[in-house]
Amino acid sequence: MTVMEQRGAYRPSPPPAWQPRMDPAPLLPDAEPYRVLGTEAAAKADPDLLRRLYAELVRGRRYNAQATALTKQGRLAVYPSSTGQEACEVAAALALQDRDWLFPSYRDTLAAVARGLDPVQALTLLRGDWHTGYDPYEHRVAPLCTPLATQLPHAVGLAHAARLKGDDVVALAMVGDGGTSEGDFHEALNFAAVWQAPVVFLVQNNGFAISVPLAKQTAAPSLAHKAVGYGMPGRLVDGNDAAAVHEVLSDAVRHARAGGGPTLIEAITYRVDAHTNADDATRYRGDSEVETWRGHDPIALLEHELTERGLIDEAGIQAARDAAETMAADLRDRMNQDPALDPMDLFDHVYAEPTPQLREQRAQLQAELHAESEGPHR
Ligand SMILES: Cc1ncc(C[n+]2csc(CCOP(=O)(O)OP(=O)(O)O)c2C)c(N)n1
Ligand SMILES: [Mg+2]
Repeated sequence: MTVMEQRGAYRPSPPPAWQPRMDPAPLLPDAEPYRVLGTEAAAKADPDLLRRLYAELVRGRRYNAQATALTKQGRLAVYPSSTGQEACEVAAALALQDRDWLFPSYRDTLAAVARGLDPVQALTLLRGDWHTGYDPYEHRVAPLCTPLATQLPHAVGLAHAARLKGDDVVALAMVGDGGTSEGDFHEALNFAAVWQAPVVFLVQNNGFAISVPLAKQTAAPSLAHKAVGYGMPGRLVDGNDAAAVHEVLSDAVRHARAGGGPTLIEAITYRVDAHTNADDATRYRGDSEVETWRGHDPIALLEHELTERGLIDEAGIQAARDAAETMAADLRDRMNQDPALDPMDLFDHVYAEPTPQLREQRAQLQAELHAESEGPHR
């Protein structure tokens, strides 16, 4: 019988009672980004941690400056600087245990270095050498990821697999504000929440996706609010306050480790430099905006707190700067050495079994290199 024929007999009734699957209120981010430095919460922060964060920030700023200089000297093909974002980079590395995994984007070289990666190896890809340039298993740092947001589902997969195997592993995945518009962001967050995978998503909202400002990227109240749609907590933090980022990330890591599932953290920060050395930021933003952010600088903020509370003196500040100079000099020296490269390496590790096309190209290159070594044709 069709619905039309049933018409007379049909008695509308209310649908089964509906209830939200959970109270969304606890998932909502705070109205203001969380801050520690310059607030009462700072008194509770561990002085040793603050000093460690400071030393790493100073080293990180110097690393950014040195890597940028290397692009101008032709030693690096490209460098996406994290100047101004060092608090997020350093806190991400320090919030993890050795057994955890970091999933960085192309902007997060510093996080990888703060986690222990060799500063030169971390730049291999950006110098144009082949593949990742480091062993991801050594420090549990996944390859620096250039395709936006693709590192997020990888992090979820690894974390979920670890949980199934009973391994105590948390994955921390980093992504930019622009990356949150990618399908991979949605898929990763959805799977993470459904599986309650031990993952922490750190969005560095640095204001821009190359030249596209956040206002053209999203109409959401904040990127942290997106968490609610997936059923995980969203947190907002001042991304230039290293103590606050470290605390929020550490809380989320602990929560994930205890089986509480994923968290989405939006760190409000600012990309002080251009997108990369290949970009001219003056074409899409004014100097006054950059200057405003320089007044809320992650290093100055922490240095001020440490000095005010007598936790560091001039000698301590100088020691951090000296250590950063030593690192920069070593980076410079090693990056100025020509790497010994074999062009044939290009074909290794592409597939487990090379395709016929790759075999053909390999033979062609080999023949060309051989002809070259025989000297110029007469
Ligand atoms: C899938 C994909 N699409 C486009 C690009 C080109 N691209 C490189 S960086 C970038 C902007 C990303 O901005 P955001 O996620 O905010 O990160 P930020 O560079 O600010 O750290 C774009 C569109 C890319 N790398 N991958
Ligand atoms: Mg951005």
